[in-house]
Amino acid sequence: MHLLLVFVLQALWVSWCHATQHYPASWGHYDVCKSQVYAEDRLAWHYMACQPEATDMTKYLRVSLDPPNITCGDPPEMYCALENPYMCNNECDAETEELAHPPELMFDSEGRNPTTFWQSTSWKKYPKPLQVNITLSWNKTIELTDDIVLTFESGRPEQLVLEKSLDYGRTWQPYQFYAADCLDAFTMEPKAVHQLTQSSMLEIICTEVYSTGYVWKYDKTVRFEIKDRFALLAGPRLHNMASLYGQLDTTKNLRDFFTLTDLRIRLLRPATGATMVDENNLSRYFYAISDIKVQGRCKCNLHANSCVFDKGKLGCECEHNTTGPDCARCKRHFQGRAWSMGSYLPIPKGTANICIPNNLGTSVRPNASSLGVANRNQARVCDHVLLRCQNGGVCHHHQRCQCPAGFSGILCEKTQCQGDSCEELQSRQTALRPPPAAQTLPLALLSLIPSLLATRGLTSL
Ligand SMILES: [Ca+2]
Repeated sequence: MHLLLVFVLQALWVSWCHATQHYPASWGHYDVCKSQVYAEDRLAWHYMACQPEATDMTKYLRVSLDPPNITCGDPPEMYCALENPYMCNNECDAETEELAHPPELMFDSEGRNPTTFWQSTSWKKYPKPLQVNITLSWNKTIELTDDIVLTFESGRPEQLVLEKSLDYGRTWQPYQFYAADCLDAFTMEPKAVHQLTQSSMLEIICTEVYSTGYVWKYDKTVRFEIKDRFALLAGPRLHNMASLYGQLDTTKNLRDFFTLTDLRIRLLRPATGATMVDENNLSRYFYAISDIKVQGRCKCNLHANSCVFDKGKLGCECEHNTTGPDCARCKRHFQGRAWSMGSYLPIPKGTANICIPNNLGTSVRPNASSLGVANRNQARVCDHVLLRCQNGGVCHHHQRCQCPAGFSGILCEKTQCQGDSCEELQSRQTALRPPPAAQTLPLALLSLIPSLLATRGLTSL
């Protein structure tokens, strides 16, 4: 029986204090969705932007190959070494465990000797191209947080395209082209990632850096460089994540660039190690991949700090009254205003942009309190169990939140600004989020944090 497997994308050891001690303040911590604060001697919820911790996403994918029968060993085949056509003692046999090279060996944990790898059939139909599509599907939107790394065990391909899908494999876009000769293979000028600038960081390039011939023994990896692109905004060693997060917040293209539901590795031409293919010994040419690394996190729109793998499917554990696999909509009865993703800003705690109850429109009429008495069935605006009043607001007769100084709004979700800071706040609000009325900016809350009691709504194994 397939047991419920829950993985907690929240690193418990990174407590708030620990994090502030060891990371630059600008890194930002989005590891809790809410915490309790004391305001005027009362406990209240303070909501924050939150996201799951980055993790090894290869544990949660489904892999498929096209053509499906491209894995070696059926029938058994002998292979020669690419660098030595007379060294032909590698046998692939799908029926024998020690000699089989199924796709799952691309994702097992390496570190053993010898390595384990998936291997294709050889290029026995040359000159017909030997092409394989390897598709990795998560059935969930995820965000990349580190480089994608492919490790090849028999020379890196001379031509390959990495593609991604944002719609579960219906449409595909290239991420990067790789070739020993970019002009020849894709009629693209070769470019390396370090040639990119802030303004060109989302450019799709063809690189020759990972396709060199005979040095394969020493360099087996092919990379899609996420961190180098992050560094264009966050600086070398990613010391200014605030800058990156700020850009992610305001630029949809940038967010989407690192977001995907599927990856496709299109192997177009294997390593040949020479200019000419040796037609008398085609057993030298094949693909073999020992490892694929994909680090990322579930995309939860900054409304969840954990993600669950249940019955083979990933899903965010949504907070802030949101729901759906990506927390991309408000829960039923919490559609009092339009859904909005959380915001990384202000650094480091961000803004939760919680969904609020439907009935607030009627509850805030001037005579609402008397209606509350007259009509006992009227829905509640707030209570002491759910503590819906934000920013230290206190619930009165289930009908209104009494807000502390500096806050207003039905749930005390609005920051009242004064003097110079008011203008600054308003201009930021306008610049960052088009419908400013629907946003919250609990800047002043940072002053309440000394009495912060972090609570972590986590599900454990
Ligand atoms: Ca392996």
